[in-house]
Amino acid sequence: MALAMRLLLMFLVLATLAIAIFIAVALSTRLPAQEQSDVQHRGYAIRGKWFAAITLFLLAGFAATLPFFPYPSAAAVLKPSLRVPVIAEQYAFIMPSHFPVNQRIIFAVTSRDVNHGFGVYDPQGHLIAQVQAMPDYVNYLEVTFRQPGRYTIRCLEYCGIGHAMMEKTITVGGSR
Ligand SMILES: [Cu+2]
Repeated sequence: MALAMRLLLMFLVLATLAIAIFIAVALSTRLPAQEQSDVQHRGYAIRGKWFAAITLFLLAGFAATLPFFPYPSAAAVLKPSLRVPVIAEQYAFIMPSHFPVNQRIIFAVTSRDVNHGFGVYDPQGHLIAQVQAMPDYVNYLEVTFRQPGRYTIRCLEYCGIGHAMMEKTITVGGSR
């Protein structure tokens, strides 16, 4: 079944269930009227139990789903970030060629001559981050490499006759 159909079906089931619960609650309140003070104590006791039950349910749900939160692993966040200077020049990147996996890296990017680009491509060839490399100016680019492998740095700013060849391969993770 297509995802859209499954979502629609799930919505219809949940909506029907919610409406049924509303109707059940509405019907259950159709009792003969009672003097408030007679039922007040009982009502407060029921309310207290419901409050405790719902609080426990929500806390349990929160605890059970905590590992699935889309935040990076705590270990990666707690590691100090690595500051890496990058100098671009016609037609090369002067920078280290090996990086750790799952550590915040802050590239401090500048240029020795003209404007260049600093584009980071993952092992599948997708551009994951980029910044300008400018003379007399430092641009900062934060990258956390999530998977080990060979990444490629490419210049993304036409900088002269050798621009198309201006790239550097870096490795992430594994041994040096
Ligand atoms: Cu270039």
